[in-house]
Amino acid sequence: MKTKTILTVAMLLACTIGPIVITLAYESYRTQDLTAEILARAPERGNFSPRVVKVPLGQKVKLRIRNVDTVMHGFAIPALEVDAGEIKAGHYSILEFTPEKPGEYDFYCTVWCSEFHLQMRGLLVVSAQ
Ligand SMILES: [Cu+2]
Repeated sequence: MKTKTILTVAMLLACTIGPIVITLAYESYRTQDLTAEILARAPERGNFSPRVVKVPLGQKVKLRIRNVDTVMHGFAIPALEVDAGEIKAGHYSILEFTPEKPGEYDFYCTVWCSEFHLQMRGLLVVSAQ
């Protein structure tokens, strides 16, 4: 009887905590080589987050733009010729590039997403770190 109780508790813990631990470990594995992740929402729902992203000069940058909104968004850094195109709601896009000049570069949404669309922007800061 006591062994069954211990086994039941162990199985219950494995079934509840196990998936959480596996999900966190997988997410950590998936994001290990990302320079940054930028969440995209229309300005009235939070805008890009973070709005300022610092990246190293002369090194490969890997950005994941994640649309966590209910409408389509876009992402571009025109001065660096980086463009993710359209990103559907709930989807993400991975961008890889190597910034060769230090400076501050505007990034913004390229899809008309709300009446505040023009405010959906941020800054990529490239500097020797
Ligand atoms: Cu937009």
